[in-house]
Amino acid sequence: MKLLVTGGAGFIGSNFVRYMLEKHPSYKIVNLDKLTYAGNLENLKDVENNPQYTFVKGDIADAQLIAQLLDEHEIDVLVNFAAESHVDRSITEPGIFIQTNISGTQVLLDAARTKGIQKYVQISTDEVYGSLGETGYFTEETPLAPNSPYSASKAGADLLVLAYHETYGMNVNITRCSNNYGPYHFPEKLIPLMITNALEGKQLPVYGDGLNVRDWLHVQDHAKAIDLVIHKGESGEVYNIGGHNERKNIEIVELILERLGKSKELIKYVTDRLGHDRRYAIDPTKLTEQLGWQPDYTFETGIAETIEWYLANEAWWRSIKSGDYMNYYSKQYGEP
Ligand code: NAD
Ligand code: TDX
Repeated sequence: MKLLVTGGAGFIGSNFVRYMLEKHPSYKIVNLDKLTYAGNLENLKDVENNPQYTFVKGDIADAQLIAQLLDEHEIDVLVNFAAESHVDRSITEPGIFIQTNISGTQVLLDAARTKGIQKYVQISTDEVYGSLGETGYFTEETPLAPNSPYSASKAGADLLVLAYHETYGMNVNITRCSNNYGPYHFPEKLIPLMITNALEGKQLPVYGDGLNVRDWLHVQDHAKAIDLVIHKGESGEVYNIGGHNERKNIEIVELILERLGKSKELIKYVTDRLGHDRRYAIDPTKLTEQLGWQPDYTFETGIAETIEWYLANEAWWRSIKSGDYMNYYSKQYGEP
């Protein structure tokens, strides 16, 4: 099989590329990535010389380039991870989210349709369903009700994918996963931000009352689910991905501090995120029953391994946390 993976230099994409090269050594993988602030070739340093792997720098919204790649590499399946992915950045700068997440997806869909590739897989998110109250779960039938510019852009992309299936009969799947964590996670997101700030002895900024709930899944288990969807997903179907691991943000922050032997005094409650979704929780029954997926990680083993990874890869995160990141950080949190 020949795969075009877009956004493969980011957090989940790079873990997915590594997973697929190991799991399916005969597959060829082309990784197209624009290398925005979130894209980092260091994430795939260990596979860069693998003859089955090719990296191409470029934009998913570049129709000519996409058409050329599909032809040149005789692509069978396109898996689209490329996106602007950070909710806080979408609140301050929504424009690029519309451009990449919606227009970019449409360009990919059009190229996939014109070239008649076998399958298109859109990597989406549980955030398209909006926010839950204290109880209940997101199923694939939950109506879309996105609340942030980020989630609205992802929902828009999902609707385009489904429209291309209905209109042109394209073989598509959409996956909607809960919050991922694991190695190579960019330190603007909760878990890597808290680990690295604690290691630097900086304050840990917790939004609002810290009681918002996220449903955490190890990135490797996400990759495993996408692999199943590529091979076994039914045309036109959406699959939710999640491992029933709901945690309040403050519990995560306290757990990280405890594991690192750092004081809770580093916690700083800060102004809440605008439009902050209260709770996400995924019902993965369709994926477990129809495709036979089960996660390998428990949160306890996954978070312990992740903390170890950040301890062992200080050079990786320290180089990200310098330069442009410092401007972002002081704008977002009002301190250096
Ligand atoms: P990320 O921000 O770490 O990586 C995004 C990648 O896309 C980067 O390498 C970036 O350079 C690339 N990119 C951005 N714009 C591009 C463009 N126009 N053309 C080509 N490449 C471009 O994001 P992530 O956390 O790895 O998320 C990957 C995908 O998974 C996204 O679509 C996101 O919506 C989805 N998702 C993320 C999570 C999560 O918890 N992180 C959960 C569910 C779904
Ligand atoms: O400094 C912080 N303080 C804080 O309290 C940050 C960065 C976050 N938070 C809170 C906000 C959320 O309730 O932690 C929770 C998780 O925040 P993020 O890591 O920004 O993730 P979230 O907004 O839940 O979105 C993530 O999961 C779904 C990904 O970034 C999305 O790409 C994915 O679609």
